[in-house]
Amino acid sequence: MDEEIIRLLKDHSPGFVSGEEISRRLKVTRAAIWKRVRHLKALGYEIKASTRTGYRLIRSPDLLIPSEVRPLLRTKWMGRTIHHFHSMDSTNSTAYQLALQGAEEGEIVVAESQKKGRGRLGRKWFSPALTNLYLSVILRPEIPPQQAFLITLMAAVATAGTVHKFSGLQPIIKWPNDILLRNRKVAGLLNEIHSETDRIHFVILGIGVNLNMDEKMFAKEIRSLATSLKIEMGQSISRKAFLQTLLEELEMWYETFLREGAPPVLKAWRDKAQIQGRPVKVTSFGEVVSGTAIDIDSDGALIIETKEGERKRVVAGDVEYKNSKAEV
Ligand code: BTX
Repeated sequence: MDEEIIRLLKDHSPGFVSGEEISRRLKVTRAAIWKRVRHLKALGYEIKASTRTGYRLIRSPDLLIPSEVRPLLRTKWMGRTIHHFHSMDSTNSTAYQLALQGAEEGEIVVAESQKKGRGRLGRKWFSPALTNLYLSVILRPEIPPQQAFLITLMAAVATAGTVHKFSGLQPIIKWPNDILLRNRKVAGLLNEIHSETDRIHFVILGIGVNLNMDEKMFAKEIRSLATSLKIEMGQSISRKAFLQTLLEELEMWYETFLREGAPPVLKAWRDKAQIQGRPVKVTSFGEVVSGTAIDIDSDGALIIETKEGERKRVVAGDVEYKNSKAEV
């Protein structure tokens, strides 16, 4: 009902819509409408109410609630079902549960804040309220589990593309899936897979993007490693507009991947990562290897060459760029 009320208010904006008209269209009492309007005001909607003329929308909040996001969407299928929460443990955990219960490809979970935002390898993702984007997308690709890593690369390409579209800045992707601006982490991806030996049941694409954080809002220990679009651009951006563009980019890149396979994704990833020839230190399953990054292979694994000339294939882990400031 909230969504319908907002749609009517927006349709009539900047004018009034009478309580009588809303009540007729929604087939509910005027008292029930007044109750919902009070609830919308508590969410941050500025609504002028007058007993004679009805209701007028003055300003909408930059919340990621379905009634704000859905009218902006230009995707065909991604994000058409939105599960929105003001506060929750982790969008990935909830999306995982929803997928187990049969949620469809393209359904998304968004939260205004996370109490237990998760990074990779049990790390934490700092997720304060109402400033950033915390998104999980449910995908059900019909590909072998060995190729699932390409979905991570595809999502990194889409996220970097969105950061570029919004800021005009060129982000760098750090293998496998950090998005950096000025060598600081502006976004991170955590993708989780539910599969059996030869079949993927679903992939949860978890994306956290720092949008309107000020420097002092970051915990001290990550202040020098992290950044936000606001810090880099010197101005706040609309979170719902960012989400809209990100979903478009994700849909476009995912469809490209399903249609054309790995090559276009790998090409875009290489363009945005510029990893070839970088001196790197890789920590993978407790082992530390230093060398020069050669490339990624067709499954997205990182190939490095050690000083001794030995080539190693890394499928998971953390990368530090040596002799550069990009150590996040
Ligand atoms: P990661 O393990 O690569 O990065 C986590 C590390 O990044 C932390 O240990 C810390 O040093 C640093 N860090 C923590 N919070 C932030 C932040 N807000 N900005 C920059 N650096 C930070 C990256 O993991 C994957 C993050 C995915 C987050 C999304 S949010 C939506 C979804 N739900 C969920 O629980 N996780 C994902």
